[in-house]
Amino acid sequence: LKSKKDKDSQLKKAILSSEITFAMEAHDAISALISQRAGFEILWASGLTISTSLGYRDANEATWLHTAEVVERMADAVSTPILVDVDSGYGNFNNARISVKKIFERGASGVCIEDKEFPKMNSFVGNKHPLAEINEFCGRIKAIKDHVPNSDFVLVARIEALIAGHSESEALDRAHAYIEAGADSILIHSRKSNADEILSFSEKWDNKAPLVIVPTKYYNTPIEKYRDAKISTVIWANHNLRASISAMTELCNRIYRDENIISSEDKIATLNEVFELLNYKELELSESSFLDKN
Ligand code: SPV
Ligand code: MG
Repeated sequence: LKSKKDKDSQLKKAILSSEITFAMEAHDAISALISQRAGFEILWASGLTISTSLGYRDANEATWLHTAEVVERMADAVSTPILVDVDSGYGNFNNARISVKKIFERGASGVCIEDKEFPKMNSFVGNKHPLAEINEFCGRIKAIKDHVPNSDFVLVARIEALIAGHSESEALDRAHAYIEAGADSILIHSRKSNADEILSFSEKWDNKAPLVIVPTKYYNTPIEKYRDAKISTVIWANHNLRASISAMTELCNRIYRDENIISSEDKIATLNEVFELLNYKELELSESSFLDKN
């Protein structure tokens, strides 16, 4: 497994590069391992999917310690660096700096913090998304950077202005202020079904700092458009969770109906695959080195 330091600098390089990188959502160690095995260079520890998998709504019902626990299990399992969704920082500048420092220490290589009030609501739910005041949010960014002085630590500042129905110029003003305050990168979020407002923002932003996007709703846009726009990072934000919901639903319905597991056996991972993912072989080898056989 890679050292924390190597993971941190790998994430920093990927985020700062104008060559496009794809980040895959993970919400536990097994989804992190599967994403890594597929080849992804960044994992997105999603607030939506981590809270959902714990039975909480994406409205700050889970606490930052829940996030820290899950991120630690993920980070211990993989060599792939993790960008952690820390919502709006769990409160004011003080809550933000304390929680982010711990989450970084427990395995995150970077965090993404959004400019909303606490408690936040998922960006695709309802129309109540009050934004933080610009200066106050800059204070959260500065406090985090001051508290986590590590030069490889990545801070992505996420702009919710378009989600909250504000103008593009409001979004651009915020992006400038957040970079000035010390953010390394800007995530511009949208819930439109096409990428027009994202591409327009990106053109006006003109690469002042690397851009991160989350095309959950505008998934039809060809990736070439983002390459041309020099988007740094694309996050597939919730797809492992949604895939597991579909797969488990289908399986449960079939087994319940059939009252047997015969027709399910060839549709699910073998136990050997489970043992391979968790590297049981290593334990066997270690036993031959370390276990007293007398
Ligand atoms: C998440 O995955 O938790 C995100 C992205 O923050 S979104 O659900 O689009 O807000
Ligand atoms: Mg989130």
